[in-house]
Amino acid sequence: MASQLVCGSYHLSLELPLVMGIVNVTPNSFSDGGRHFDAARAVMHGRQLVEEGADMLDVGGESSRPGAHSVSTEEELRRVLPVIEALADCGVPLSVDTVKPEVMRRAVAAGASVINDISALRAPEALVAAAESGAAVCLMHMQGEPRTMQTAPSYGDVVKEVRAFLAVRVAAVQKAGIPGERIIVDPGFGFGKRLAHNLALLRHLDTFRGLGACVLAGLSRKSMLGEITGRKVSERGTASVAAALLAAQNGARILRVHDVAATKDALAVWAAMEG
Ligand code: PT1
Repeated sequence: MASQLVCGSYHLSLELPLVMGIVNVTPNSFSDGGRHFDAARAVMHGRQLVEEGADMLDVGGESSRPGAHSVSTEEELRRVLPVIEALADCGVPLSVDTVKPEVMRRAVAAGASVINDISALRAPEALVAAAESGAAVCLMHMQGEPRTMQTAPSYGDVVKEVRAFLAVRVAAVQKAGIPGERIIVDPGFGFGKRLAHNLALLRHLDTFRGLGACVLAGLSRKSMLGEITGRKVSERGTASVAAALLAAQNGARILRVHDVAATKDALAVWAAMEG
């Protein structure tokens, strides 16, 4: 694994785990303020997460929760571009959470320096778009697609299969000209996986460090934590912090979370113990 992550003009040390704060830009059905209101709310939220200590922000305009439907390129651009433009000066690198090459290109032009793709740049043109952009990339494993991925997840050896998939994608990305210090890998917790699969991946997270890229873990508020604790999404904060800490202990160097302040505190305790 590289000792730093290079994204845009930022060189982030990977000695301690980094916290990536989640900024969702999806329409709020409970307000009638419209697009500008939704964008302004997302920008305020992003600035709040930077104040809480986020090392980077992940801006996404298309939900990938189980059962979610995809949105058009035009709609996704309308959602994320104003937010990325407004947050470009926020002091930390911006990631764009998208599977669409056009959104990747436009987001990087607007100020994003990480492309976070839950389909690991498998869309036609995505590899070229990412390589030409100069951004860092996050390659995530997913079985199926969000709308149907939790219908019948199935593996022989989940850890081996996810590792083999990521190794192939890392090789493809390197062949396209993206160096190891710009590559992040992610086993994709909750993406076409049952609880036992997710727990095996968490337990063996350190095996992904051998891929020549840094490891990202996204466990925040996910249904696996609901299955373990019996709690609904709004009550999964404590379980999320515990899961993030375990991921860090097992080798994750980027933690994708909603609750930045709490996660930073937990990591500070761990870092103090490590000395
Ligand atoms: C993730 C991730 C992501 N997760 C990366 N990007 C989401 N790199 C969006 C559930 O089981 O882990 N890594 N972008 C959110 N997706 C989900 C998936 C949300 C599953 C919830 C669940 O509840």
